[in-house]
Amino acid sequence: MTRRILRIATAALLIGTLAGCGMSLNQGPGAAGGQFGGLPTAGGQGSQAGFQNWVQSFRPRALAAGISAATFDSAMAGAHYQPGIVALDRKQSEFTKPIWDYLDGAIGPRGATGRAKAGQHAATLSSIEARYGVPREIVVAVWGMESNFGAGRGNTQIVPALATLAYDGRRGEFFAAELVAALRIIQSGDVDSAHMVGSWAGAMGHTQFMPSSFLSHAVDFNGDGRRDIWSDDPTDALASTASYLRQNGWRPGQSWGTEVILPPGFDFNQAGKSVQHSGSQWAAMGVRRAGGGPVPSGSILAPAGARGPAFLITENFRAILKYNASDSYALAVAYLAEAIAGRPGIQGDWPRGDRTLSNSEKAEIQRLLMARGFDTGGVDGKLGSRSAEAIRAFQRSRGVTPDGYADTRLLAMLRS
Ligand SMILES: [Ca+2]
Repeated sequence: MTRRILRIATAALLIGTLAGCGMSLNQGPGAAGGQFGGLPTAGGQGSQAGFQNWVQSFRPRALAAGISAATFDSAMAGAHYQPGIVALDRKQSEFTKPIWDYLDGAIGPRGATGRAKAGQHAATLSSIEARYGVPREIVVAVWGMESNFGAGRGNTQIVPALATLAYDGRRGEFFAAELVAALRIIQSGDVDSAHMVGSWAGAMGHTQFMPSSFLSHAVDFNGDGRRDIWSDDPTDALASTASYLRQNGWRPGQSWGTEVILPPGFDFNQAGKSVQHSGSQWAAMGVRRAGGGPVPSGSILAPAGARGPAFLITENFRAILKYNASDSYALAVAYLAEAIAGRPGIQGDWPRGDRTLSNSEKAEIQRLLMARGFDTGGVDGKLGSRSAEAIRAFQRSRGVTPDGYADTRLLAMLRS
C-alpha cells in the first residue's frame, strides 16, 4: 500500500507468488528517490558487523531527515541483521498462479467471513462510509485480502526488518526511506518500536500499510489520540484504508466497475487501461453489462484475453490499484466485496485448461518481442502493462486478435 506502487513494473499475476510468501505487493522499487542512495548495500553478502557499520553510517542521514538521536538510538538498540529476511526478499518463484486460481484462493471462504465481519463492525463501517464515501464491502474486502481480517497482521519487528532490507535487500533505497518513515512514526508517539510489528517486508497492521503510507494516510478514527493500526481493534486501520482510497481517487457513489459481455468480433484494440470511453460509447460498440443494466464509463479489462471474462473498470478500480498495482489483486478486492455484499461473482468462464507459462517462458516472450522491435520495457519474466501493449502490437502485426494475452500459442507464434 505505498502511494508509489504504480512504479512497480509488476506482472498482473505476481501477486499470486507474493501472497504465498506473506509479502504484500505494496513495495515499489526506487521509491526513495535517491535520498539515501549514497549508502553501500551488502548485495546479499551481509554480516552482523557489516550491519552495525551500516546502522552507524545511516544514523546521520536519519538525523538529517528529522529523527532525533534519542529516537534513533533507542529504536536501533538491539537491532540485528536478519539473514532470513534477506533470503525471503531474494526468493524467486518460477511459476505464478493463473489469475483464476489466484481469485479462487483469494475470495473463497472469505466472502462469508467478510459478511460476518461487516456485521460485527457495522456501526464503525457506517461512520467510515459517511466520512470517506468508500462502501463498507470494499473496506472489508481490503481487510480480508491484506490480513485475513486481522488474523495475519504479522509479528515481525519492523525496524530491524527494514534496517536489514535497507542494508542488504535488493531495493536498499526504498527500504531506507521506509525505515526513516518508521522511525518518524515511533517519534510521533503512535506506537513504540517494540509494538511496531508486521510482515517481514514492512507492511503493518490490519490493512498492511507501509510506514510511508501510514504517514500519508493513517487516521485516528476512534479519537483516542493515537493512529493505531496494530491493535485488535481494527477501527483506525479500516478508516485509514478508506482514507487512502479516497485520497487516491475513489469517487463516492460509483462502483468499481462491472463484468461485461463483449460482442462477437469485438475490437480488442479498444481493450486495456489506456483506452477509456463513456458508457454510451461502449454500449454503441455492443458492450453489454453482465446481468443487465447500464454500462459505466471506463476501460475494458480482459485479464485472460479474448477467451476469458471481461470487465469494465472505473476510476474506483484504479483507486484500488493505487493500493496494490496488480490487476489480479484489484479484481480480488472487487469480487470479495461483491461476495460480502451478497452480489453475484464472475459469470464468464476462464480458460482454465491453459497451461501456466513459467517465468522463463515469459522472459522468452519478452526477449522475442524485443528482438522483433516490440518494446516490453525490459526482460524480467513479469508481464506487466508494457509487455501487454507489446503483445498487442505483435498480434496486430500478425492479424490475430490483439488481446495482449500471453499463452503457449503466443509463445509458439513468436518462436516460429
Ligand atoms: Ca486511535
